[in-house]
Amino acid sequence: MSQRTLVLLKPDTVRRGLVGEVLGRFEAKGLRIVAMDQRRIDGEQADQHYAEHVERDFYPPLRDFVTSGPLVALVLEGDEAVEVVRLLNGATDGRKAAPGTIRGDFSLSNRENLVHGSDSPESADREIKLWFPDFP
Ligand code: 3AN
Repeated sequence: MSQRTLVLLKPDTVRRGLVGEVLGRFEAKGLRIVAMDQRRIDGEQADQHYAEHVERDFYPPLRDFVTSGPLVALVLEGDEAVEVVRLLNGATDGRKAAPGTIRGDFSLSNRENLVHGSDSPESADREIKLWFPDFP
């Protein structure tokens, strides 16, 4: 069943020149890019995106990180897109993520882990509305 999911290529991906590499993996898998925008976000938008994490100890440095430079927000569409993107992304901690995944191949960090993918279809709906309010 075709699904949509919200993906972020976080500021480390942009800074390291890995946008093409990471986007290429999603495209090669067969997912379609249906919206895409490079932008900087402020702390308020970070808090809305990470609403479930704002009270956690790890959140303040994560907030500084995601607001530290431009990122690329995109909506990907395809069969079981939510789960497929999370499999391609790999485990949250890049040090433990399996080789062959985006984080496993390019990240050595729990925070600077290159990508975000919605964790459920319900989160995807919420996040797509937050990042692309005019998207149909
Ligand atoms: P994922 O992005 O794999 O769904 P979540 O939703 O559990 O992971 O966490 C959201 C983000 O918070 C992660 N992408 C990561 O950047 C950061 N994060 C999660 N757990 C930690 C942690 N223990 N230490 C530092 N950052 C963390």
